[in-house]
Amino acid sequence: MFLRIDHVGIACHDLEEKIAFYESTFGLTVVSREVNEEQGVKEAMLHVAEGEGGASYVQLLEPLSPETAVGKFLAKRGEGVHHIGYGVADVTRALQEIAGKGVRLIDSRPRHGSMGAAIAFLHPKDVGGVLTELVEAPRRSS
Ligand code: CMX
Ligand code: CO
Repeated sequence: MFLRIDHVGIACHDLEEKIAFYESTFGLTVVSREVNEEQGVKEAMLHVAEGEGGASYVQLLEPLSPETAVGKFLAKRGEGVHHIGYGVADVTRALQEIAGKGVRLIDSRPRHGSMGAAIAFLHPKDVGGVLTELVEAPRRSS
């Protein structure tokens, strides 16, 4: 079902500071910066590698307010790994298949994610404590 690890989402207090750290320490490059009001985040995607199934990234996340998903996570657990995003070919189909196995969905239909992707989250309580995101990258226009 999964094509690759699309990204690892990392919660932080100060996006610009963490971008500078990842650039200077690991030599990663920012390929996209967005504010996603629906998800309550200001975020950046840093390119890690190209694989057969597509690219993989680190997604740095700063909450837009303390009441958001990432804001609550930071208050409870502090900075660190927040979620894993897996690449899928068809997020709607993957959601149906996963729901059929009894895993609770946070999103029953796809939402807008970084760089034009369609995304949906699965509940961490049904995935062994791991917040899990499905990511369908947009089709490349030719
Ligand atoms: N990973 C693992 N467990 C998590 C978690 C995370 N990132 N965030 C919350 N939880 C756990 C909490 O620890 C808590 O467990 P306990 O009851 O054992 O303490 C439980 O889930 C409920 O947490 P909460 O603080 O009460 O928060 P909510 O239930 O309000 O929200 C969740 C939790 C997962 C439903 C919410 O964070 C969510 O909807 N997330 C999906 C959207 C999102 O994270 N968007 C930001 C990223 C956007 C992007 O990637 O593009
Ligand atoms: Co993500």
